[in-house]
Amino acid sequence: MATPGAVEAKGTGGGTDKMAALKEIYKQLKAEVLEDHAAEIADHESAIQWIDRMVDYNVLGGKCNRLLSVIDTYKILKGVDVLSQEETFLACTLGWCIEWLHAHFLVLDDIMDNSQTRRGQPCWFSVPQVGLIAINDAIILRNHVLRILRRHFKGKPYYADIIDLFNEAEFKVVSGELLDLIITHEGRKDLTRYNETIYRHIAQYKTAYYSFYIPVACALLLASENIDNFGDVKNILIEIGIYFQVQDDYLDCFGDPVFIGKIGTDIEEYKCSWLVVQALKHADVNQTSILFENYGKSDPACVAKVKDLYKELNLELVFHLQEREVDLAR
Ligand code: DMA
Ligand code: MG
Ligand code: MG
Ligand code: MG
Repeated sequence: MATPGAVEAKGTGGGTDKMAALKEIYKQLKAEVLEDHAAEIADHESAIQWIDRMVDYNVLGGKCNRLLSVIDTYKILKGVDVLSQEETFLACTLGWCIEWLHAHFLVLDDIMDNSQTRRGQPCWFSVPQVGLIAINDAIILRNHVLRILRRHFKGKPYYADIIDLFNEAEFKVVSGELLDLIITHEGRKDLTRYNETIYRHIAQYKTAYYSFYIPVACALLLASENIDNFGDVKNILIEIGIYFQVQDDYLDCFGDPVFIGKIGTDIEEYKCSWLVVQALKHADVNQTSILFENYGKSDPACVAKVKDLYKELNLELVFHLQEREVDLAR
């Protein structure tokens, strides 16, 4: 299975022609939201330029997994290799809405995680002159999703369901991000609270639901299906999403920043990462005390000790065995 983030820094997956076509739809959607802004603040050309640059900076440059998933799922549901122009446009538009929502989450996540780079460039909040304006920018990105949906889907029988789906996705992610963040609180730092059950909760809420279920649910709605009839599909996608987060955590520590486009901060930030949960599970008393002493500290010497311990515990092998297990179970 391909590792997540593997092409994050290198741009989108899929064929060049396909991506060029998707990019054309992106340009149209961006032009339309910029028109909406211009209708309100046309006199402020610099603000429109800011939004233009901010959207390109944050929505583009990823793998576009979520977007591609909407299109591929819709094709499978319809049983065709090629969608009509209208179907392609609607599927791509929903796909881009998920990419936009993803950008909204990433801008905020990078601030909260003290991250430095994303997709091979500085995180948006650390770009000179941006700083905490990034918070408002993230809210703007979320608003764009609603405007795109209104412009292209209002009047469709499934419009309300789509809005509901995006609202539900946001609710799930903010709940997951909250768990992810407060478990690291100073004063509550206690590794004994980290275990596989909590890990799965966090991963399911912050990542799996919006990254894996929402794209497929969008395709189901496009195909006029009732998504309530697809509970098993949802459960499987959530499992895949949790596994995706396991990969993300693994790469945070062992991935090459040039390749994954970001520098990991999970050890420094005391995250309930898959690696620390596994380390706690496999460590002896001495190793456990090394973890307790060094985890969650920004001192590079402490980070190095944690990484050395992960290597000593052979977590790379544990990861690859689990990866194989998931592959075989598919
Ligand atoms: C990602 O968790 C969750 C959201 C909602 C973006 P993370 O902080 O591990 O992601 P990343 O490693 O990409 O910063
Ligand atoms: Mg993060
Ligand atoms: Mg995070
Ligand atoms: Mg991560």
